[in-house]
Amino acid sequence: MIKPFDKPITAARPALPSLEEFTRGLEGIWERAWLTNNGELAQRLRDDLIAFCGTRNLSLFVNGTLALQIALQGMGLTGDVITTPYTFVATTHSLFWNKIRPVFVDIEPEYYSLDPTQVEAAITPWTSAILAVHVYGQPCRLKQLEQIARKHGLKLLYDAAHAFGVKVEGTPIAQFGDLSMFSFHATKVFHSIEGGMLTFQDSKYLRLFDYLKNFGFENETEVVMPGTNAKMNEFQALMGLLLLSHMDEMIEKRRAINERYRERLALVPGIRLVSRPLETVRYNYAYMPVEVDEVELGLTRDQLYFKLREYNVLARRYFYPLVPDFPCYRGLVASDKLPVARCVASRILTLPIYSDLALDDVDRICDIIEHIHLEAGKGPATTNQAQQTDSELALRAAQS
Ligand code: T4K
Repeated sequence: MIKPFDKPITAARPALPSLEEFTRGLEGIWERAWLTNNGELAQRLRDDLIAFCGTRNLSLFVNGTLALQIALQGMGLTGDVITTPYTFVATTHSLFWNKIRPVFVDIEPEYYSLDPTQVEAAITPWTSAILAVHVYGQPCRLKQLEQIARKHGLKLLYDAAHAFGVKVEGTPIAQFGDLSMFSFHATKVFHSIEGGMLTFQDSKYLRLFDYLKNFGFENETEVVMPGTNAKMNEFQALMGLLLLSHMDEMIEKRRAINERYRERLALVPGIRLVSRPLETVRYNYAYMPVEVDEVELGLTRDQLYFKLREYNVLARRYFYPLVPDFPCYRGLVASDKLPVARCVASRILTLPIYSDLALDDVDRICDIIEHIHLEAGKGPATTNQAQQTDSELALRAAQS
């Protein structure tokens, strides 16, 4: 019998700088008595992020959702936007808040991002843009989406909420598409408590986004457009500045955790590991998704999820239910029945991963999963054949 963890092991847990460092930063904020509205620390964080992302076209926000809403508004997008059903609901909400109609198309089964073939098939005269998501930080099919967007004169936006720190062929992911949105929420690889960032190709948006996030103020007496309030404050910027200097270290710890899970879970039948990142990708190990094959594991995904809770392992089902299945989006257009997204959403489980998670704890989580499987009466652990089942999965999904 394996003992439950004494304290909950959550799916995510914020990285934190030392309390001394943070307190020193707070003292500076106290001295300046400048708490928000483009303060010194927000400006410094922006400069550091410009160096990190390799683009000066970069704007900071109070969170990722407002950043995306402002991006869509600032770019003047209307009509339909082709997007993914397999995401956090904020992606879709941002379209809805701009009175844009989301058109859902299916995902590819390997990394769960928009399937470019489906995207192209769904384009109509009303389509103004593609909004794709780098799910779990794995880059979308960048080249294909770029080609489709160019061919049809569409804007290409990425919800890169999960993808901070990712590079493709040495280029920061922030430089792809017309625009990318990053979330700096506490649960992300890099965070500023809450926070968000837009990076974009066209420098004309710099000024526009500044207006939109600050009530449309030009100066004390002039308002040039109806803006909102979405500014990053100094406490957020302080957290961001302190964590940014530890990015490589934090990603390396996550890589080691991911590797340990891979080694251990490869031995558990019914746990399918997501494909490794491509060689050209510097991945950030933002999440630890696995797919559950209920026949091989002897339990459904939900049974495993609840069993793990008994051991104080609080895995999450990101992203289940699918966005189009939420009551507020049920009436919306989808290109088809979204078989792949539906299949993945019914099998997905994201296991705990954060930079301070000890490898011993990862081992224990894997012991628990193995134990749960054995208890379910499916015999001893053997090599996991479910690892190479991408095409099987797609086929099965298409048939369902
Ligand atoms: N687009 C995508 C694709 C996104 O994933 C997100 C956000 C957005 C857009 C919007 O970006 P933001 O506006 O958030 O910047 C969490 C996060 O709140 C959310 O940022 C994130 N995606 C989403 C995937 O996860 P919840 O409601 O599941 O969070 P919660 O409170 O259940 O926490 C998740 C886990 O983290 C729990 O196991 C507890 C742990 N936790 C959480 C917090 C807040 C901690 O240990 N400490 C903490 O301070 O949404």
